[in-house]
Amino acid sequence: MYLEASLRYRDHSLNLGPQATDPYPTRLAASPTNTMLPRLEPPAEEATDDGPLNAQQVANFARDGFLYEPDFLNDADVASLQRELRGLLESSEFHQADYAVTEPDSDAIRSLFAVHFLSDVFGRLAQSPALLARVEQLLGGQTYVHQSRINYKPGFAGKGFNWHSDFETWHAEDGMPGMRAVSASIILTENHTFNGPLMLIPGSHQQFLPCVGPTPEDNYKQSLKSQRIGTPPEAVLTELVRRRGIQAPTGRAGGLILFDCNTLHGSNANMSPDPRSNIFFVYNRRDNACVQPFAASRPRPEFLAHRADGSWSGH
Ligand code: 6CS
Ligand code: FE
Repeated sequence: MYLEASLRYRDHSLNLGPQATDPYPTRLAASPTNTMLPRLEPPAEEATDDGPLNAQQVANFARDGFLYEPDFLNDADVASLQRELRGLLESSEFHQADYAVTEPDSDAIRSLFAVHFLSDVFGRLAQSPALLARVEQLLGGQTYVHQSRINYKPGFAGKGFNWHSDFETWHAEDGMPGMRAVSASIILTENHTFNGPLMLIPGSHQQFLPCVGPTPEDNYKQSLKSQRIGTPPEAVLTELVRRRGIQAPTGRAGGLILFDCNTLHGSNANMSPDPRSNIFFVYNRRDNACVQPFAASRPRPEFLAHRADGSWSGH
């Protein structure tokens, strides 16, 4: 239903009625009357009960918008991933590429995208049965990798990420129709209180927060360094934090945080000598493949929004 409406909405040649308006309007010219809009795809609505997550875990994900498994990978697997992490970071091959994003005030690598293409080890991890079984259980259907990245957040130099919903950006700038995507963040270096762990607002995935400010041309060249457009109003953030607070899962390398595409999250700068490096795979349901951007003049590069057919011409 929704995809058909969104396709009709994008094809302005059709005589579209009012029913084809975008249910997730954002990048508005002025503050909206309704600061919280209903979510059309209830979280884990189509979750199945034949996957690795038990009923309580699925219920917790639906309630909170995220789920933390502290011991998802064993020490041997972690050591292998950490070797690959160092290899990628030390390889000068990528440093001038558009998919390698530096910190706003230094040449330190902030994020490396498309890592499931750059590394066979991370490519196999993205397709691991353990990860796929979890996300496809939660989403209730087959998926493809919409985006992958390593956020390195080096000691002292790693800056933070402002509060945001990933779906708000992926809808506005990549054309993701509905909230049918889940991010899997695997902790590659210990996440502790002082090195900028991922922070999430429980329950914030339940409504869509329209953001004010039109999307600038090539916004990603700025937003991936420090996001300003597509961040919710502080009054709304305050209300959601007042309801259910903030949580920041911390723990050893090998932990897994699954979070819904619309769960508000962010992180502080790294104030410690210890890197906070996490790898993220974004799994989008195949029947939710991106169409045209809903609030941008043209789609972003493929390293930010891969095609459902698993190809990538960028490397
Ligand atoms: O724009 C994006 O796709 C990226 N930006 C953020 C802050 N999180 C999701 C994603 O990596
Ligand atoms: Fe994000």
